[in-house]
Amino acid sequence: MAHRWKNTLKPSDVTDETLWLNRRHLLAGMAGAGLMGAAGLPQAAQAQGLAPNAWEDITSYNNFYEFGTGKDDPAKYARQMTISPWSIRIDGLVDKPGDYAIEDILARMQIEERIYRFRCVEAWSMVVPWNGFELADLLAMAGVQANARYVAFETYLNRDEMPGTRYPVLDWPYVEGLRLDEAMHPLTIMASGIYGRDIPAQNGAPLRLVVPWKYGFKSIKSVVRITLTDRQPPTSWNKANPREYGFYSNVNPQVDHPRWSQAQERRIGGGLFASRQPTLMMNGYADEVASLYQGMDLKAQF
Ligand SMILES: Nc1nc2c(c(=O)[nH]1)N[C@H]1C(S)=C(S)[C@@H](COP(=O)(O)O)O[C@H]1N2
Ligand SMILES: [Mo]
Repeated sequence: MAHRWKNTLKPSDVTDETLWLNRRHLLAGMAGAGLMGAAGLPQAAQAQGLAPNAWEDITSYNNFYEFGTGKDDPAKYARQMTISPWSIRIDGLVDKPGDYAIEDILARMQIEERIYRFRCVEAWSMVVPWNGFELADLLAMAGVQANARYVAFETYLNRDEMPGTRYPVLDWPYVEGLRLDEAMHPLTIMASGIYGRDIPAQNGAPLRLVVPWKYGFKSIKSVVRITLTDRQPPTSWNKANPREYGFYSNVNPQVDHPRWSQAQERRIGGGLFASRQPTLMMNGYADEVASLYQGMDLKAQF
């Protein structure tokens, strides 16, 4: 099950100390309730000086285009989304296809904290303390068949609740995809919480994908369907602009976006005078995931 991966985050200079201290109390209170993994990731992260972004940053500066393209639109409008009842259809090349109620999924998965760097293709970044479980465990529950090679994801769509879907910015519903080995990697999680609280609507309630070595748009929100397939699935940003957004979209400081450099990033919450920081290969997770792309030309298959 979980804990196949150990946190190895490096120091960051951005923090919100009040929140961090409050959070330590919050997490201490939850430890007995089984919300914390046995690996003790928060303590490990503290020892290494990692500072997550403030709750305020993480929940007020968002991309969730179904609610509009402004960074503050999701925080304003996503509360309109009906997140209960919620079920996820898991289908395609699985032994046990069906509609899985979110409560049943969460009851069967081991929730742990993962403090991950998060890097948007727009060249801003955060550090987010997610609560979630490994996607591999959910896929194992459904039983992946031998001929499956890719995983396709789809976001909830309700045009009455989602004002941004009136505009053809993207072809709705939002869809994403991973190769099966990427989906099964222990770094790949489904997040149901942030800072030990339920994940807010604007961040993709009640369950969203998090793939920390890829640009943020791969981390699809408010997932309602997961399909195992033998073909590379279409993905929203690739469909909208294939020249600018590839299927893989691994964070890579050496492969620039056609319209801007990816060599550096702006850490949200760093303040007005914060300098940009260098972007790390695969967002700092290359030791864990580079082997997945051995022999690939990362400039051609971006
Ligand atoms: N359904 C859906 N998922 C989405 C998006 C979106 O517009 N719709 N935006 C993506 C982009 S571009 C980013 S950077 C992240 C932002 O996640 P956050 O708001 O939790 O930081 O969500 C990704 N997932
Ligand atoms: Mo993004």
